[in-house]
Amino acid sequence: MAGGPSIRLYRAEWSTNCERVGLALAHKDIGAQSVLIEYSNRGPVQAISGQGLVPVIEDAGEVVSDSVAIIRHLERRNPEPRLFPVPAARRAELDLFIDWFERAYKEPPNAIEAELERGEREGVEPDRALLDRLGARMRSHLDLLERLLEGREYLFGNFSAADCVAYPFLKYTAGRDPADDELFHRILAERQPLGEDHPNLRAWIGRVGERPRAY
Ligand SMILES: N[C@@H](CCC(=O)N[C@@H](CS)C(=O)NCC(=O)O)C(=O)O
Repeated sequence: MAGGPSIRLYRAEWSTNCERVGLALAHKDIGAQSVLIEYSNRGPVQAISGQGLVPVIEDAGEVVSDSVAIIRHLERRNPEPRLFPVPAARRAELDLFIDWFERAYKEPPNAIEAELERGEREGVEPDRALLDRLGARMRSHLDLLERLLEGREYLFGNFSAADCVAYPFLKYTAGRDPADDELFHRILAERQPLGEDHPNLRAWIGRVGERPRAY
């Protein structure tokens, strides 16, 4: 590519939200210069975006933070190959799924993390009944996703933004690299048991896992 990639991606190791962008960039064959940051030094991300979370991209002078906003930006800038369907109703379905994922799917593991951290901070046992209820909701989400994948290879048929958004969180059903020791990721690995009754989800994890990443 003449002059090298014009997109700079700020990311952190093991970041689920960064992997979303890595999948989207690779699908669109967009080259990106990757800037790996440590959470202990967010200076470069703060300086460029005014906040400390990754991913952030800088694309021809435009700075975009938040993984979903970045994927939408990439779709506007490079529509083909698509990550969002064109027909309005199909696109609305995908938007609804992403909204569900960002709120409903993420809520129980986030709440479990908060409860475990509270126990640690206050030197008390976490509320086991609460953890059990939240764990049951996580398992029910797996069952829902299993049904969504019935008869199709990807969440909405063709590979789409839905797969980019969901996979980095669902891949923990297949285990965790021991070097990836973030509490949130341990929760995802320990509380999303894939069973015999999840063949579609298992196959999808393998399928998306084999797709290219931008870094
Ligand atoms: N809604 C944001 C969330 C970004 C986010 O939470 N990023 C994580 C990495 S996956 C992060 O920067 N964590 C550092 C921290 O929470 O301090 C997105 O989708 O990009």
